[in-house]
Amino acid sequence: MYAQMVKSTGTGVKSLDEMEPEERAFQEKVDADIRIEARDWMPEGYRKTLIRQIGQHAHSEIVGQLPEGNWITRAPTLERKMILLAKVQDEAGHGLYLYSAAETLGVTRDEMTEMLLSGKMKYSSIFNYPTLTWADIGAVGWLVDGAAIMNQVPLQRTSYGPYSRAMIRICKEESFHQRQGYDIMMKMAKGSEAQKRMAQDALNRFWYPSLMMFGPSDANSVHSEQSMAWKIKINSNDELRRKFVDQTVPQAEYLGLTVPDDTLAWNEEKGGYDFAEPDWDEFFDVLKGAGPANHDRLEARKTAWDDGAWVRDGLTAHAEKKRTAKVAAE
Ligand code: BYC
Repeated sequence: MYAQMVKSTGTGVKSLDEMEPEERAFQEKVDADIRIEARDWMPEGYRKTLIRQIGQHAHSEIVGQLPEGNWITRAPTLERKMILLAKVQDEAGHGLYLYSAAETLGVTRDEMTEMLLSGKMKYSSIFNYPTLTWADIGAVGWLVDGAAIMNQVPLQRTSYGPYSRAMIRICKEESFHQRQGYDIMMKMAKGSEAQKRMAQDALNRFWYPSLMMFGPSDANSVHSEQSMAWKIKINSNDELRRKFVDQTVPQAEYLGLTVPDDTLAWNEEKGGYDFAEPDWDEFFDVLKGAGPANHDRLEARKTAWDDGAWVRDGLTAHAEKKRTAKVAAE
C-alpha cells in the first residue's frame, strides 16, 4: 500500500483560497510555526511525503553504517577504533529515532524495510560510494556528516513534531561526527607526504558525491515546492548546497588541500563561491542502482534482514504467549 503512496507525491501547491476549511486550518498552523502532531488532521500528501522523506533518512542512517563499519577493524589506533565504534553506534540510534518518527504516521518499520529491499524506497546516494582508505573515513566525517548537518539543522524546525524532535537529538551527535572526521583529515593532511596524498585523494573522490547529497538542482527537484510550503523542508536543495560549499572551502584551505574544482572562485558580489555542479547524470545513475556500491549495500541490508528473521519471530511469539497468558488470567 505504502509503495503506491511513496510514488504519488509531488503535485502543485494549493493556495489557502483553494483549500477546504480543514486543510486551510492545517496550513495556517504550519504557517504560524505550530507543530503538527501524530493525531492532528493532516493532508494525505503531507503524510506520504513525510513517510518518504523520514523513511529515506532512516534508511540512510542504517546503510550509512556500512562504509564506516568497514573500517572498525582497521582503524589505526585503539582511540580511533573506539571513536569510530561510537559513531557507527550513533548512526544506528539515529535510524531508530527516525523509524519511530515515521511509525507515528501509520507505516511500520517492517514495511519500510521491505520497501527499501524491493527498491521502492531510497537511501542517500552518498553511501553508494566505497570507503577505500582510512582517509576516506576522515572525508566521510568531515564532508558527509558536514553536509548532513547543513541539511539537518534546519530540519529541527520542520513542521512535524516527532520528526523535529528526532532531529534535535540527532544534530547534537552529528557535530561530534563532523569534528572527528575533520580531526582525522588534520592528522593526515599535516602528516607524511603519503598521508597528505591520501587525504587529497579522499577529498577528490568525496567532493562531488557530497554535493549530490542535497538532491537535484532546484529546477529538477520535484518535491521541494510542496515540501517547503508544508515546512517539511525549510531550505531548497541549491540553497543548502551553496551554504555547504561556502562553509567547507575555507576548511579545505586550512587543511592545505585543494577542492577538485577548477572553476571554484569567490564571488564578492554574491558573497559566496561560484562552483561547478556535480555530474547529474552520475547522480541519477546512482539513484537507479548503478553506483559503485549499490549492489553490496542492498545485499548487506538483505542479509541482515534475513538473518534477523528468527529474532523477529521469537519476539512476536513471546509477545503472543504473554498476551494469551494475560487473557487466560483475566
Ligand atoms: N540520494 O524532489 P527532490 C546522513 C531523490 S545521510 C538519494 O529534491 P526531496 C548520514 C528524492 O528522494 C543524509 N535520493 O526530493 C548518515 C526524490 O526521489 P523520489 C540523509 C535522492 O525529498 C550516516 C528525487 O530524488 N539525510 O544523514 O524534496 C552517516 C527528487 O529529489 C537524493 C536525509 O535524508 C539523494 N542524495 O529532497 C553520515 C535528510 N536527493 O523519493 C550521514 C532528509 C534526492 O521521489 N531528506 N533524491 O523517488 C531531505 O532533506 C530530502 O529528502 C533531500 C531530497 C534533500 C535528500
